[in-house]
Amino acid sequence: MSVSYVQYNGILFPQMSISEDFASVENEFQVRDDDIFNVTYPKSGTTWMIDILSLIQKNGDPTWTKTVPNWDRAPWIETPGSVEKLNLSKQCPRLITSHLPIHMFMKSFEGSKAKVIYTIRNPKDIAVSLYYFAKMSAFYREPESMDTFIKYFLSKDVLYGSWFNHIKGWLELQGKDNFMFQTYEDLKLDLRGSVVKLCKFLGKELKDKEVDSVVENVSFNNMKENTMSNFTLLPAGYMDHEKSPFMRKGIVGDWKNHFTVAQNEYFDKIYKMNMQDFSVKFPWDTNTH
Ligand code: PPS
Repeated sequence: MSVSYVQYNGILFPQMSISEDFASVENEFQVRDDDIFNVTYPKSGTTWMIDILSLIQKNGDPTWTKTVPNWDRAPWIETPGSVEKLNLSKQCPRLITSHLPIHMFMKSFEGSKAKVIYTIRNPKDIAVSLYYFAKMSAFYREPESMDTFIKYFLSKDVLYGSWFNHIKGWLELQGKDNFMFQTYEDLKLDLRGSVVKLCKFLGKELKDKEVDSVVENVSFNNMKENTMSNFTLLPAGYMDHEKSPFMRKGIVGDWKNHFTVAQNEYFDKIYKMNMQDFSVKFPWDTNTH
């Protein structure tokens, strides 16, 4: 089956997961001051953060995460139908997900007090996760091999644009009161500590037992079993979990099981070229991640 991509503002998107009237998303959607945005480059921990934020909003009560699919709890704003869904939403605050690069984000976000949590992951692990996602989902063209996929991932033709531009653009908001960045690696290293920091950022005071419940319900195994989080409720045409489950491994450093020495050297070369003048350092820059 042929998979179509479309281009907006020089960035390619899967046609199936971008609103046909994208200009109105960008220009007309009204951001509210109490909105909470979960922003990521694909495969960085988006769905993990949806469940963390959902549970924090409900003080650790898992009823919502166990009865409502993640795309209804925190719709991806750029996907077809999300604007209508969010405009009708009585939820307060609204949780809104997005993979958009900052230059394509809604105009009404500027100057608002809406909060953004931007989750970042080692791009080598993103490339591996995305490789399997491209095989199992109808949004991406089937990758030929890991070798060609790594080159594609590091090229300008990659869906949602370059990882380097995405993270650099969003991290320009660092220092603003309504912006927080979180790494996938820190979620893995200290989930409880990360949840406590997120609560503080969101102005939510949870009791110890409520934080424990958030942590328990967002463990990889619990989310893998939860049909509201693992995408098995999507119609079969969208994802084929027989090829690869959406909740695949959920680990740090899986790239080491996939990259050859030459692929790793190539990745490092491009990474260095793009990041040498960038002052923010990540867990994978300083240790064996
Ligand atoms: S998407 O399609 O962009 O929304 O995907 P995204 O949710 O950003 O990324 C999917 C990867 O996140 C992993 N994941 C988790 N890891 C650890 N713990 C929990 N709870 C968790 N939930 C999702 C998921 O397994 C994908 O990573 P890989 O490396 O493929 O396993």
